Amino acid sequence: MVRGLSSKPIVLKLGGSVITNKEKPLTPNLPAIQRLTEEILRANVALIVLVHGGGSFGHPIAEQFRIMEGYKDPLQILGFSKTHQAMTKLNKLIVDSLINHNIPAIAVQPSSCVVTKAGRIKSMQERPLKKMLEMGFVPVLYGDAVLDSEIGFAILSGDQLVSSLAIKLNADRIIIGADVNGLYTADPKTNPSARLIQHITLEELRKLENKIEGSKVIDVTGGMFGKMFELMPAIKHGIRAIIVNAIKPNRVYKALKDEKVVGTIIEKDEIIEQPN
Ligand code: IP8
Repeated sequence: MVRGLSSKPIVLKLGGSVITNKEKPLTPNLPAIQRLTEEILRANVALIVLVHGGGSFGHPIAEQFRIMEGYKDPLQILGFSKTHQAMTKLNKLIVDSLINHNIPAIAVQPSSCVVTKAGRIKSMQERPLKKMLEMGFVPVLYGDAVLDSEIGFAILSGDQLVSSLAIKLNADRIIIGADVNGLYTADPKTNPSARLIQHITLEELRKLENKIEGSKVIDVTGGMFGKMFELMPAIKHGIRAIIVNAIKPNRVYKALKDEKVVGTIIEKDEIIEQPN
């Protein structure tokens, strides 16, 4: 529980494919960053933590140096630095945009406050984050290259970070700003009969996980299932998550205001409508 706070924070993830041009290395999508900043400003929520993905900043360098495989070669050490450096550049663009709109953003480096074990978060220093929220700041974290107690280093995805933060900060809800409308029954890019799943429970998600693992086609819906599974620990804690298309104007705004919006809601249990 965040002491001294009158309400629970929202954890908002901005996907790397939304805030960068994924086709061109180290290329930000500045109009998207500007629009999303304005949506966050307009929504004016009391407590918010931002997490952003790597897009064309972190991923190409991490892949080049195989950072996700852990330490194997001394040449990777400089690769780790370069991956982290690319992420700090992207993070600066986001933080600058927020501050230019008078939002009191603070950059928080996951590599300095998180240690993983075989790629999974083992420890996280959450006290500074709690204090930042209490003081009215907007912490801005990101997927990062982090130190790992077992394999030397690893890549921590923004999605894993979101789930952990939401639990540690007792979040009200998680909003995932993706480049698709939500979770589909099949890949909407290749299958015209794909249907948007508007609401899914943890139980239903688990069944899907088994089905997908069996068929070994993890990316059938454009990688959305992987994101969903990262959110599972937070959802198990009773934290609601919604996936919206952050490329489409106003979807993130509506999700922040808790208004009805196109997307996929994931909840622990089925909502039972109360009769009037
Ligand atoms: O884009 C990974 O974060 P993601 C960031 O949320 C790096 O998966 C450094 C590749």
